[in-house]
Amino acid sequence: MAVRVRPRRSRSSRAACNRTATALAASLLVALAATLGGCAGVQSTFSTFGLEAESTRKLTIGMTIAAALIVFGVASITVHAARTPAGRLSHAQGMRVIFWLGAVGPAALLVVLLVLSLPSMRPLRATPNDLRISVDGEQFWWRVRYMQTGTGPLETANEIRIPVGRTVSFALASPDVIHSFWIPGLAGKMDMIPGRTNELVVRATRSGKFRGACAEFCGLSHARMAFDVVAMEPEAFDRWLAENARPAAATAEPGRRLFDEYGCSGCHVVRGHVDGIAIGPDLTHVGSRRSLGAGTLPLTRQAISRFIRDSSAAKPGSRMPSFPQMSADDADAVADYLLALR
Ligand code: HEC
Ligand SMILES: [Cu+2]
Repeated sequence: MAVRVRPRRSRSSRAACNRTATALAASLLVALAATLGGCAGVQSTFSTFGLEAESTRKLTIGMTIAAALIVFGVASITVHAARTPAGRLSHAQGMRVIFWLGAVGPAALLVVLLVLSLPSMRPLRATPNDLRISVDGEQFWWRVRYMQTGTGPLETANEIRIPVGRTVSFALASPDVIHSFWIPGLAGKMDMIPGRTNELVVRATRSGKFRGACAEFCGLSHARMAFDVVAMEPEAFDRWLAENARPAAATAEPGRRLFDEYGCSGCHVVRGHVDGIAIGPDLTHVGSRRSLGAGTLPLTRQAISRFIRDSSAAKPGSRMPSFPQMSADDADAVADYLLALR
């Protein structure tokens, strides 16, 4: 009896084994599809638009191929050893394999990889003529200042524009906690540390619209601290910078009056309209930005209106107070005013 039962059981267990392997392969494929799907688009280390990110990407691909070859080699040797009948391999043979493939091989390979990666460790150097942009990470938004000779710095927020082909030097700092400045397609991460200024030098290689984010946990709304990045042809950039320097033009009443009445200028500046205090983001040209609340919401009338009345729902822990006492009509009017600030 036992003899009859045995093969049946082993056949069914082999089938179960096959099923498990198929399920494993399928879930691996799903996981790959899910993760590799993130490798294209506006916020990816694989769709690069900067010198540093490009060399990092090449290095990553090279290292991954090298690592895959090593895994394959080790697995083949293991299978070979397991399949060889007992007694066929001598001790001396084993020791030779360990010497060449366990010591000499890896050492040589590491030296090759090190030499290959040395060029990408050399940072770009800034010269005094480069464009300088100072960026402060704040809880939970970005204060951006374009340094200009002659006039003072030009302040904006939550959007960074850079010219293609020109070297840009970012001065990165923080007034509150440690943030990390990361534009995956452009360059590596750089911490923003209270009490010191870190320099990150970059050069964009193609124009386009991209995205950056805070890469260091900095509080409740850390995950809602992103920003838009626009790489522009140099002439278009210069035009944009000049446009941005002018004070706010359009006014949409009664929003402008309500903006004053509700005390928004206690924390916001609209150059040419209200000499506010720059505790929060500069709103002079907020209507021309690509998103609202540091990449959190679309820039629409409805989103602005809701953000003003209930900012703690959109961004928990944010320093922007909610205005629940504001009527929906008033909030819509303020939103219209802000959208007209282009
Ligand atoms: C106590 C200071 C304070 C007051 C008062 C205040 N804000 Fe803000 N505001 C902030 C801060 C800080 C942020 C940044 C929030 C964030 O994204 O974390 C912000 C963000 C915003 C944004 C998004 C800006 C962007 O770049 O996306 C808008 C729009 C805005 N505030 C409008 C208003 C309006 C309208 C009022 C008046 C009804 C107002 N704020 C009053 C501090 C304030
Ligand atoms: Cu942050």
